[in-house]
Amino acid sequence: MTTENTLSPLAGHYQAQATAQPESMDAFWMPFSANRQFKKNPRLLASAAGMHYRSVDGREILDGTGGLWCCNAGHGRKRIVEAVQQQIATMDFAPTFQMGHPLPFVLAERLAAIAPDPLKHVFFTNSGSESVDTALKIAIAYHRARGEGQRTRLIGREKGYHGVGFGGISVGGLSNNRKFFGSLLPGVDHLRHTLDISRNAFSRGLPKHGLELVEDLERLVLLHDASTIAAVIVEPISGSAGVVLPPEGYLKRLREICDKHGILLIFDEVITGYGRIGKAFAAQRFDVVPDLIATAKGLTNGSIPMGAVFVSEAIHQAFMHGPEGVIEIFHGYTYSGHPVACAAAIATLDTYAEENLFEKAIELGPYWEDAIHGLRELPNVIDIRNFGLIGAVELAPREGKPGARAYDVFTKCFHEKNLMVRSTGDVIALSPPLILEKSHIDDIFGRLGEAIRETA
Ligand code: PXG
Repeated sequence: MTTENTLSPLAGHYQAQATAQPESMDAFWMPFSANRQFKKNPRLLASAAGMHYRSVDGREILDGTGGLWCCNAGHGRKRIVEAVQQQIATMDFAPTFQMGHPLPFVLAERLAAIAPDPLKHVFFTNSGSESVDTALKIAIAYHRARGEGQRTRLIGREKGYHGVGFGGISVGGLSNNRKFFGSLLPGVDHLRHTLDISRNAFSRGLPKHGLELVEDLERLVLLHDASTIAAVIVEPISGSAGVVLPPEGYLKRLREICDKHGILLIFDEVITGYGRIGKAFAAQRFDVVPDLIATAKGLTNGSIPMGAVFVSEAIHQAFMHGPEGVIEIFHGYTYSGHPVACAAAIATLDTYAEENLFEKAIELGPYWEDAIHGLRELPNVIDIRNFGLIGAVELAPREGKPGARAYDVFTKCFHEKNLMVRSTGDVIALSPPLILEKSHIDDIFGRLGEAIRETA
């Protein structure tokens, strides 16, 4: 079923609203944005198809970011559109608390089939932030369920981004996301981050230096004692902090130390999940299996909000005790397993499989790497980092104005080069849809190179 031939005048009215400059921009308090600056010179997108957005002023904009690390299969994919249309018309909502409907069961089996063993159980959420907080809560409750209720401490990492819930900002390591919001969760500590430009600048792929930083976990164990630590959470590759890669061997060693001390390992794969680095999950690409994986974004190709937490057999089993009539975990969201989101996710997985998109980052990785490192000699470029179909170009900050240079490159790309990139601090980050071709890679770095050259 498509709505194209059934569109009523009312639908036309809604569509017109969605593609025109709004009359007033006052009421919407935009997230993570400089609201007053944006509203003076807005960047508004009206439609999207394949590798491109179209702006409200009618320009075709090449998407170097997959929306916001979301649209791994590109935009406007027919299967997903039709699955959503069909499902919303068939059943818009049904609860999953002591009730159910078929789709979350179907989707969870599909997800279990692509997840690494033994992560074969799935808890649904609506966002990356909720997936992170869910994983942290499951970790603490797991230890309690098996009689180690004193294991409550959570270990994150500097520069980590784990969304914006109180759990996520507590284990997160970006000071702007933490400092305005009070005392956060107690009992949290952090590993040092692994960004070391002085030793690793312009590494191709994983950096060679910095493996020793993983031993921070042994130090925290000495300080707090393993018996108090529930879990360690890291992004296999940090995105929001400006793309920070794990030194070679880091994640394997992290797994070993966690095992030695009975600490759970959580991978936050909200950006690395669903093919970004050449396998379904970073866990598979790096051959390191955590106990829990938090995901969102690419799960539905960004189309409908949804997250999923993958849980190991052992953790799941620890909850499946006691009388059968007892609720095993007092946690969940009204929209956990929402029918429309499930339909979108199932169609997304079909699209990924049909087009072998999880392999694209391996296939195109070397071309991507050569292309991004071609920017090395441009003015103010102090580092370039890449892995899979992720890239980052770090610029020297302007004196006294951190972030200003990359922001100027970002706005120049959008307004003058018809290219969407992402700036964070003085880093330009890239995460294109996995459907891209070599010609798009040439375009992305051709246009970005011009913008960097033209930005003093
Ligand atoms: N974990 C990770 C690793 C993320 O990257 C979240 C959790 C939170 O997801 P939600 O769906 O609650 O936003 C994210 C989100 C950027 C950028 O510029 C990245 C995210 C969000 C906004 C900007 O890289 N990732």
